[in-house]
Amino acid sequence: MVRIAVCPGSFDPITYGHLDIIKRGAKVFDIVYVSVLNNSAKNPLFSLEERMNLIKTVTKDLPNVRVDVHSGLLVDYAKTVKAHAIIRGLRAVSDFEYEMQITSMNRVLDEDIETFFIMTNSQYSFLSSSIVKEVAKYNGDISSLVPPIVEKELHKKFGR
Ligand code: COD
Repeated sequence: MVRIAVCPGSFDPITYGHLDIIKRGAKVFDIVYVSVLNNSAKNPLFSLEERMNLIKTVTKDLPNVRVDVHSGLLVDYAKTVKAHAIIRGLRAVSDFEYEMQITSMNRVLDEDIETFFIMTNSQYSFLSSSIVKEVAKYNGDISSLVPPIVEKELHKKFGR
């Protein structure tokens, strides 16, 4: 059996924290689909297409990682790629309530899909796309937080 997982997120933009989860997931599953989806609670800086292209660039050396976008429900996307699992990252206790809510909702929508949590590497436990955007906006140093191509695109977005 081929073990297929979806690693979903807003990825606005992808950070080293996301990349760490993707790489570790790719060691456990045969194929990992990184899927860029809309989180209706967030107002994205990058378009779905821009986010997908950045992820494609920074994961190009991971042979079992595929990158995609989807504008509907996560469980519907998972069915189309025949995934049995969802990979999510956990940074802190504060992530738990939200993750429990979406995991339970996804299970109501599709009882066959299982969610797996990968705990963050402690060096990225504070890291989020929002924090990166905030620092980039005021021209702070984000080189240790995101890959160079993402750093460049963020500076462009903020007019530099
Ligand atoms: N270390 C480890 N993990 C991290 C880090 C870090 N520093 N930063 C982020 N992560 C993890 C997050 O915990 C998450 O698991 C993943 O990386 C992606 O994070 P984000 O913030 O980019 O993505 P989210 O949380 O906004 O993604 C939410 C979805 C887009 C997946 C969700 O809204 C969704 O499924 N939308 C589609 C519609 C749907 O199906 N909704 C029903 C579910 S209720």
